[in-house]
Amino acid sequence: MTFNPFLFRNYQPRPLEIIDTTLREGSQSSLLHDHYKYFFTQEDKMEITRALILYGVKFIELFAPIVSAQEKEDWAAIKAVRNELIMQKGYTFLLAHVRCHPDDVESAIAAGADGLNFYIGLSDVSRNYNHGKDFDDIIKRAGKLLDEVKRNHPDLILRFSGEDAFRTPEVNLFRVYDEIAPYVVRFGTPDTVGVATPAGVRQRIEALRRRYPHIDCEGHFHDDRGFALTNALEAVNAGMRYMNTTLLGVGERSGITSMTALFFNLYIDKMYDHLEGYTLRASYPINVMFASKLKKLVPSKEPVSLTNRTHTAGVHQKAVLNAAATYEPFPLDQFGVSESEMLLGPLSGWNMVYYFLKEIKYYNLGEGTARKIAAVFKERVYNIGPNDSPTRILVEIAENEFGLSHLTAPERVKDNIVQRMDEPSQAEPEVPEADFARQNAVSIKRG
Ligand code: HCA
Ligand code: CU
Repeated sequence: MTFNPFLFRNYQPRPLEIIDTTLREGSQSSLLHDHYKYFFTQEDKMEITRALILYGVKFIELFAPIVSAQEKEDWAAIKAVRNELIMQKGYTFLLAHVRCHPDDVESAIAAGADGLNFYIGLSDVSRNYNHGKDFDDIIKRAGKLLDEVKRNHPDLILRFSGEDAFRTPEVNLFRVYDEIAPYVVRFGTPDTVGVATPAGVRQRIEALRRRYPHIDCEGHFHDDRGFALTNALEAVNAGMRYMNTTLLGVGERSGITSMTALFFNLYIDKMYDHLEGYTLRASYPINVMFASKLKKLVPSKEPVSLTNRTHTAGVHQKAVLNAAATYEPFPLDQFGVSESEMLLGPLSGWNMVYYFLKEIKYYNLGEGTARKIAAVFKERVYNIGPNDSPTRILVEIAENEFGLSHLTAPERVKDNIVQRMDEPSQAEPEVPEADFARQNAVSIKRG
């Protein structure tokens, strides 16, 4: 038998495997609705997939293709992106989120899914008000379906999740999981409504690992209490290998764990083995790319953001210019929070160009101009010389060909700052004028 490197059984999992669900859980985010966008376009999905794969993510969860004709088409486009990157980055597994229903399963297999993430609610509320099935019924249906799938498609990666696992008593969870265990390689334990605490998470994972030592655990933590990150960290510490995350933590209601927030914290906690295979320097660029899809800035609550480098109080500004460590405790450079890591290139969409020029370089421009500049930039950057940089080319086009100028702060505000920073007997720090104008706030950004 020849060795097939695209099979999961031939894959050696890393200490932490991110299962990105930006295109599934993240699509359920109300942020899309806030911007009258409602869904990601196929182009968005392809760009997000490409970025995730380049970042080092090996598992990407998508909706089952059955949810719509569009989703089915998008599967093909996403698969094409995955295939294009195999030579460069190895194989990435595409997983379909499926109900315990043969139609979902069939559609996923037909689309070429590498794995199926089965789910069904097991808590009392879920059983009584969501699907109305009792435990015997669930076990019978799910068991039969999984048994069939496993026999007919032995190479598919099968996972089973009891939705709302943290409002499901352990005894009920085990009753179902015991029956499903022969068929799956992973059990999910989703905190669907964000009720879990770190202590509860640890207890649950330890119980699962004791009872099912040969089955991996997968975490999925919602942020209703603001615990999504803490719970994920606790889970990783308790030995959970697979973690669901999204870019910027978007998802239903207040979302789930943000991928870059998790990596940032594992780095700070010196859990370096868990960072294996991920391009941490692409963290901020991937956040920027994704924020631009949502038509927003990287939120200030995201640890890997420029906001963590933005100092508003005069005293802070001065201290930071003397020694960054005063108010910048962590190595954000390692996570690409600097303009040199913006990874501009021929594949950058116009929104990346817009974000870079407006938010990083403080130029005064609108979306229309950004689109035009992006078109010129795309052509020009293909002929880039060895000693040139995409950033320089873009800035040159913006200034010389489109006459862009910087945003400036009102004189009144500038004076205030200078007064505060301009203490006698200290060398006066040089702060470019443009740095004072970030949405009328007074701030310095380093980078
Ligand atoms: C959903 C619920 C889910 C599923 C998670 C999982 C949750 O939107 O279908 O399949 O493990 O939070 O329980 O996202
Ligand atoms: Cu969820």
